[in-house]
Parts: sequence; C-alpha cells; structure tokens
Amino acid sequence: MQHPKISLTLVAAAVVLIGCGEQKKPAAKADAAMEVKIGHVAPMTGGIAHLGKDNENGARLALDQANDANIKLGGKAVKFVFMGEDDQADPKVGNLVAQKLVDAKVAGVVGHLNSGTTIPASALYTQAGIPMISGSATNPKLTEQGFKGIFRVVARDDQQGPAVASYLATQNKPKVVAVIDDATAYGEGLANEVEKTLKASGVQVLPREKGTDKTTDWKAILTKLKGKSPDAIFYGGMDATGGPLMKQARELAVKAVFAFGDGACTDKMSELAGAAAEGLLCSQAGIPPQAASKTFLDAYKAKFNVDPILYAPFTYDAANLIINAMKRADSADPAKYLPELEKGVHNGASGRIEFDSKGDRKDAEITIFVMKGGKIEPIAVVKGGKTQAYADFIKAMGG
Ligand code: ABU
Repeated sequence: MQHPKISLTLVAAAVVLIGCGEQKKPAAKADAAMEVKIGHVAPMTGGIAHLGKDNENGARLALDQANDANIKLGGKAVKFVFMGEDDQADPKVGNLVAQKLVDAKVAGVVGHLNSGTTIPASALYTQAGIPMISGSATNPKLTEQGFKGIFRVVARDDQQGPAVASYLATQNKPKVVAVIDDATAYGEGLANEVEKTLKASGVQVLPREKGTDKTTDWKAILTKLKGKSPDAIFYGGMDATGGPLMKQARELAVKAVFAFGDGACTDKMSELAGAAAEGLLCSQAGIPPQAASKTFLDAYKAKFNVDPILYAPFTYDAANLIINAMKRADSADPAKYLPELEKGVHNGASGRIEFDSKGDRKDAEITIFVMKGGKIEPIAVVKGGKTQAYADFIKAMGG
C-alpha cells in the first residue's frame, strides 16, 4: 500500500509541474529566435587535433559573442547555432561532413583547416550556394577554381613559399637544400613553391623526398640525406610529422638547418622534438597570434583559459566576416549576404581584411620565426614582397 504522505507529495509535484508547463508556454513562444546555423570543419581527432581545436575555438568565440549581442535580422531575433564537424584531415571524410552541413542548411562555413580537405569540399559548398571562408588553407588552388563564395583570410603558399625560401637563402646562405613533403595538397604544394624560389636563388635542391601526413619514422629518408650533407632541409607538412622528423635528424647527427611552413610553425615543435627544435626557421601565413587585437586575445583567454596556437584569430575573423555581412544585408540568406561579404572591409583581430576578386585576402602578411628557448619567436614580416623586422612591423601597427 502506498504511504499517504508520498502520494500527497506526488500529487503536489504533478500540480507544480503542470503549473510550470502552463506558465512557460507563452513565454517560450515570445522568446523564439530564428536559428542561423554556421558550420565549422577541422580535424578534431588525430595528430593535428590541437590545431583543429585552435581553429574551432576562434569561430566558436565569434558566435558566442554574436549571441550575446542579441542580433536581429529582418526584424527577428537571431540565435547563431555552431555546428562543429571533424574531417580528420581526410579529403573523403571532409566531403562527407561538408555534405552533412549542406543538408543541415547551414548559412555559412568556417573551414576547413587543411587545403587537402578544403579544396574538394569547396565544390560542394559552391553547388549549394553556401559561402565558405577558410582561416588556414593556404594552397593557391582553393581560390583559383573560379568558385563564387569561397574565401580565405590567410596568405597563399605562392606567397608563403617564396617568403620563407628567400629568408632561408639570404640569411642562412645554404648551397645545397633537401626538400621533403608529406604528399598532401598543402605539403607538396608549399614544397614546390620553396624549391622554385631556392633554385631561382642559385641554390642546389636535392631530388624530392616524400612521406605522408602520418609518417613519424623518417630514419630511412634522413640516413639517405645525411650522405648528401645538405646545408638545410625544408619540410612541407604539419607539426605532428615535422617534430619527429627534426628529432630523428639530430639523433642521426644531421646538422642541417631546418625550415618549415605554417603547418609546422608552432610551439608544439619543441614539445615533439625537444632541444632538437632549437633554431628552426619557419613561417606563418599571417600575423602571429600574439599580435592579434587585445580584445580578441583577452576574450579568448577568458573563455578557453589558453592562448591561441596558430590561426584562431583568423577563424574568429572568418566567422565575424560572415556575421557582419549578414548584419549589413539584414539577412542570413547566402544569396543576400554574399555580395556584402565580397565587398566588405573588416577590421578584425588579425588586422584589416578585404578580399580580392578571387576571394584571397589583399595584402596578407607572412611572418618568419625562429625557435628560441622552446618558443617560436617572430623575427620578420613579409608584406607586399617587402621584408621588415618584426619589431618595426609591430611599431607601425601602433603596438
Ligand atoms: N596552411 C597550413 C595548414 C593548412 C593547409 O593544409 O593549408
């Protein structure tokens, strides 16, 4: 038999629940906001998940701030919904998750991280009329396909490759350079640009060596290269594979200077290679994260309790570019806000952003770094083909 006190309590609870339901219904209707979905895609698992998280954090911060600002479009309150996807840095998975975002009717996409996933996915977004902005994909092909609504907010590898190769050639003066790549759209493409510039500078480049974006045992390639005594080794690939490459090179007493592009231009290199990372030369396809706006850096630290690693300021800007274009168009309809995105000028966390007719960032910077004491230190900025000391660049920015 049920205890009378318990059954009274249950009845009272039911009355309270029914009462709550009746009171909340009209309020929920009045608060209903129009949902605008924004997709973000990057590898969130695997060797470069730390970079995926960095990119994702930037875009997420922009959406959270937009929601806090209670934006209205077409007179209706808007709730931005973040749809984060993991493409595992794999082009096939990249296309699957891109189609998932298209089917979910996202209004815009920030991503993908890798050129190898971004280039094929860009065709799907274009067919669906969904604008996409990558905050990190640097292979020129992305914006050379003639697709409308495809943008990037970082420099291209036909700017980054010559910048880092020229710096290596003029500062380190190598006579013989070995070039290795990871057989991805990014790694191979950047290595080709570096090789072209080195050869044009009169440097002898050894026959290309290749790994993959999963290679962590480089000993066979390094042993072969040691016999050819290169003065420098350039690697086109990411930090997850570049770190072991450098570590194993020093273990095999390879003395060459190491140079890398943006995918392997992070403090993670010293975590992976230890003391062997000291002295590496590398480039990023934009300003360094620490030079981003103070308001962004403070908000990022407050929200995630870490500092940005590489391109978080750029994915933050990419998301804000989409949101601001929607605000100017007073619509989240891609057909209505895309013209605003194409023509707008945006003062973002990573500086002034304006797109050219292809969807590339005008006057994008490239920063050159050297690893000192376990941290990559910016030493120079290349902009419009001109190189200036990092300190002078910061001073000119008003920093
Ligand atoms: N730009 C470096 C890493 C991303 C890419 O594949 O382009």
